[in-house]
Amino acid sequence: MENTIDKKYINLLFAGTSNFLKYACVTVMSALENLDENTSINAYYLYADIVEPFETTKRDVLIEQVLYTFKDKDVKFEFIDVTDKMYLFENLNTGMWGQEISMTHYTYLLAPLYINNVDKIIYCDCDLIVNCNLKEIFDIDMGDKLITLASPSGFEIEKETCNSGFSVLNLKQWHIEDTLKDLIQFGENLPKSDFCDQYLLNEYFKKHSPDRLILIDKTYNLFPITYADLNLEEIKNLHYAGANPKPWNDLECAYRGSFLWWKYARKTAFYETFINDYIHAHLQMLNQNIEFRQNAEAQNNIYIMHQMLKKYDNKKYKLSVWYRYFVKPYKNLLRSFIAIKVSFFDR
Ligand SMILES: [Mn+2]
Repeated sequence: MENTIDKKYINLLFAGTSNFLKYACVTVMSALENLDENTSINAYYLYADIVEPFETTKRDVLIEQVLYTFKDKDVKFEFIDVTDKMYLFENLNTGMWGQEISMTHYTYLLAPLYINNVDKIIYCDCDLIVNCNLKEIFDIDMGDKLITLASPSGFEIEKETCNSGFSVLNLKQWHIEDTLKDLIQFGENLPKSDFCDQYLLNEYFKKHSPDRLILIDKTYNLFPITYADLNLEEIKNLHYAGANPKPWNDLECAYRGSFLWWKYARKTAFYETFINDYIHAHLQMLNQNIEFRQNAEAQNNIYIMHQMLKKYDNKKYKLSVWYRYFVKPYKNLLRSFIAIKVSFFDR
């Protein structure tokens, strides 16, 4: 018998360099697993590789892996090259990361220029895991409001700052009013700030046009280690930003919520890639340590420090040096290999 229930779709927006596609894939998996069975996802990934060039063939492999991950799951994915319009952000705040990386932070704001057939879309950072049914927030009536932001969480440099890693954009209204143009003009006159798109959205929507903003519950965008007083189930979206180490760098899941990220990562075609990346990063660390040990000047500094510390607690100090330079890198590598072995049984 035919399924009489119409399938519904929510729209998700991601953006960044091509290299971050694999992380967006994990976020989509988390969103999908928390939806009801009659709802699926249209995902859009806007990419611009202005920080460093990315080989087309390499990108095609990533795209293939994303599509493979969702091939039986009714998720649609569009990959859109937005490099041509990145110049629009040239005169906005460049922050502490330098021109290109800073400009990349604004990439998702190009959505209204490239996505025309969609009224509403949820933007998610690629370092966020969905832990709720997103249909609820997708279905809210936005009227003529332009955006939702989760009420104060964020980096808390200022208590009232909304983090920009999760928002619902009323694209239909952005099209009607050409909001992006207003936003960029407004941004070009802002004083210097390190927080690129986040500063812009807060200044524009929270201070300049608060009547166009819907503030939603802070649990839609929370840093798991900052909110230890909340149960994980109470956090609708876990955002591994700020002081939260990126879960892909935390294979041992020592930090809060990392295991949830790995739970979804394991279900994508990138699982081995993530473990390989982790091993690679640790091998690099190991090499740096070897180089460091062969560097005479660095050795001399260590010797001086060593002589100084000898007076205090020689044994403890020696042990800590040994641990840091000889034991820890090997321990972490061993852990990675164990993880790979486990992954074979897991699948
Ligand atoms: Mn983030």
